[in-house]
Amino acid sequence: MPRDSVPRVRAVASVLHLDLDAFFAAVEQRDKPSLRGKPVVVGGVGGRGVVSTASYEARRYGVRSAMSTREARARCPHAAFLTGRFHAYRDTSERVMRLLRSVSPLVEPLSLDEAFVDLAVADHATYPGLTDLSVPSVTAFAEHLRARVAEVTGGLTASVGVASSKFLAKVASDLDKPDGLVVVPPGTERDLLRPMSVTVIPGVGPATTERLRRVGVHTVADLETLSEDELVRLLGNANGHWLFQLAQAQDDRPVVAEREAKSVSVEGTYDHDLTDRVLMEQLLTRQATDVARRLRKAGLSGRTVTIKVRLHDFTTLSRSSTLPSPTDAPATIARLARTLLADLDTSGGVRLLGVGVSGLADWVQEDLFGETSDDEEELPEVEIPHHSRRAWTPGMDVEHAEMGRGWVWGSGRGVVTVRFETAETPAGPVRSYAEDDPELTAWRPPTPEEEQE
Ligand code: DCP
Ligand code: MG
Repeated sequence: MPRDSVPRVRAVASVLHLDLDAFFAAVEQRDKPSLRGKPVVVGGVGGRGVVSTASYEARRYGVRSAMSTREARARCPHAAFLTGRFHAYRDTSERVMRLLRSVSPLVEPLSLDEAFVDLAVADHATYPGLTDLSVPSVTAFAEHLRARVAEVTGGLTASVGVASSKFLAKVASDLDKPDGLVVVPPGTERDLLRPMSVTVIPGVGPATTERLRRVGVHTVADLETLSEDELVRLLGNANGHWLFQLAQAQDDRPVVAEREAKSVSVEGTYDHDLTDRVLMEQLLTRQATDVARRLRKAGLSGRTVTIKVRLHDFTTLSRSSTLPSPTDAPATIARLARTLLADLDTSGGVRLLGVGVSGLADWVQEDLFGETSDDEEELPEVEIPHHSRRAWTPGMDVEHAEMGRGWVWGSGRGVVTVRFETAETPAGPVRSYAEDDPELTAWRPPTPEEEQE
């Protein structure tokens, strides 16, 4: 069937994309009333830590995701620097995803705080407004949904985009962030894209951007002046076709309901056979860092690290190794991947390298959170975690026998300082204790069984 002759767009704005604002930081501000309206940075707080996210108050000082925490401290020294509390992020994420699934059976989560929803198959019994997918009706629905998100999350804001494709819906949700809603009326997709940088197109990274820049293409409008053949010559078959379609807002990818993620992996194919072992190790290290980042973003960790190697003659080998406990640490994944490579004969050259992590658990070694991901060469060697010593990390939940629940404000020199407040209380008092004070314990949310008691 001559698929390319059929316009690849829906006639109505039926794809909704929702993305929570400053997700981890917003959860921290919800649960720590004294931090509301203040700069908050969540990430690794150690010497090699990187920023996972920053509240919009901290972004005003130039703090960004993936920046070193060192740099973030220099830009915004008065921010609260907190390590992550994944149980809280996962719980909040589940509430949002449950809400979205009550709207439509077709919900496709992209990460903990982001999902597509197909409004074309929405539950009309619950949402009669959605029988009509006109712009006013999807706009009213999206505002209602944003209000519901705030209700189920205890006050978090979400930015929403609604359009005729996944591509445009995702572009739209980003246009008026934070706390924004943009509906793209069908027929106006191309006008919206034209002034935007080519980097708005998914898959257009630094290398593609540079190739396009060299032929004078900066915006989507510039891209439209190239023929499909020219783009294919410039960027190869797959990329060329993809870019040609998306530059014209041609995207009919379906919203696919969540499938259980069995593994997270990253691989690369190379134009020339690789023979340099040091380079291969560097590539594996970089891929391991990417895998770790994706695991973290999804709030997952895994026990089995696998490498995939395709040799010059296209035989494909894989080797794996299983850890005693799940990890999401880039250094651990990278070290195992390099060890696995050491056992393979790659002297004939390598076409493809990949790293994956499977045996996933939906929890993370929080004490390993936030090692730096830049400067792969210097990733520290990390011991495989068997059992970790209790440490008072900034931001963690604690409970005191008399004072009740609070969070660690800071610790050092044998002293731990706690602020006693929760989402349900006003900003609370600060007290300091000896690090080994028996009255002070780490707090964990009750498991469902405990709750039933
Ligand atoms: N995240 C991370 N490391 C990154 C990027 C993100 O750990 N390099 C985590 C922290 C974020 C969450 O994933 O809170 C969601 O990622 P987003 O890209 O949606 O970022 P935010 O929700 O924090 O901010 P925005 O308001 O821009 O969506
Ligand atoms: Mg977000």
